Amino acid sequence: MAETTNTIKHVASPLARQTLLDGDLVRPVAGVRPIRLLPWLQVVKIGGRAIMDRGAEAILPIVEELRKVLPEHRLLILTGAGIRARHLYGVGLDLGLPVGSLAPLAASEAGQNGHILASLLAPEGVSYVEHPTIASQLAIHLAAARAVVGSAFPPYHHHEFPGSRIPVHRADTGAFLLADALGAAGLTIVEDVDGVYTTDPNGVDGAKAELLGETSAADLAKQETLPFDRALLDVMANARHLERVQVVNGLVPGRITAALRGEHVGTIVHTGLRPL
Ligand code: GWN
Ligand code: ATP
Repeated sequence: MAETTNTIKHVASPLARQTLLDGDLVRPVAGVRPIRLLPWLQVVKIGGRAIMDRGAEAILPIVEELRKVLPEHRLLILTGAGIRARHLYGVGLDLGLPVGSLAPLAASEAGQNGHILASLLAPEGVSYVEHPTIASQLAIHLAAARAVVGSAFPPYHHHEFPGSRIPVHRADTGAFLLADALGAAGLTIVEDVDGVYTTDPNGVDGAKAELLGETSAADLAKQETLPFDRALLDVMANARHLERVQVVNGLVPGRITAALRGEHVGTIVHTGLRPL
């Protein structure tokens, strides 16, 4: 009896007797590439400000386009936060709220936009799924429907990094983290511009802006302005599955469809993924 107890106590694990802080010791166990959980999944991030804030004029053609691609792809559609989050940041910062309080408040707008999009796609069997459902029941939902909609904002809440007063991990970062963690086939970021330019095409130097057909997260790190969260560059540098993302203009009919088919219709941004 005593011997059995002893055997149970000695749980075999290659990491049992060592610190997790020494990279050299951990690497033989943790250095392998993770499996792809949903290798057939296409993730599409819809801009909050760039698309959803424009209302019916921008949203309805995209709903129609997404509806038409459903027979071809299984989609996780993730929405960003727009004008209401910006108003929230303004009021919250004025009141001195910490970044960890602002993050979930802004995130809730991303969720609202998701609910709006899901309502319009409901006739196709598409529903809004909550963060906990994305975390643990996405496969069953995507077995029942061709697509689901969720919030692109990552649920950092009070865990948001304190470096900036505005949350650094917003919708673009959240969409990439999820797509990469799931081992998805691709991530398409839907904006209101044709892709990533050398400078903001709507900014003061807009006339000088040149569209980049193909670039990398490392090269974009040198650029002052971006059409997505800067934190996305750091996350892309450490990608485990996604070798690239494509940034496309959702206001031009057909671009999302083409991107999902693997065509080059926007800016392809290469991540830092290297073979292990
Ligand atoms: O509320 O629209 O999920 O999917 O970051 O947390 O602030 O929550 O704090 O499952 O857990 O507002 O209530 O809200 O957008 O995030 O959700 O309707 O705990 O389905 O309850 O991780 O949706 O919401 O805002 O995404 O991004 O109840 Mo909402 Mo968001 Mo719903 Mo979700 Mo947060 Mo939950 Mo959550 Mo909170
Ligand atoms: P969210 O979902 O977080 O609301 P979004 O996807 O709606 O974000 P914006 O934050 O509005 O996107 O970013 C898109 C805008 O970024 C473009 O309309 C453009 O004016 C601006 N922008 C800034 N720098 C660049 C750049 N280098 N290339 C392209 N667009 C840029």
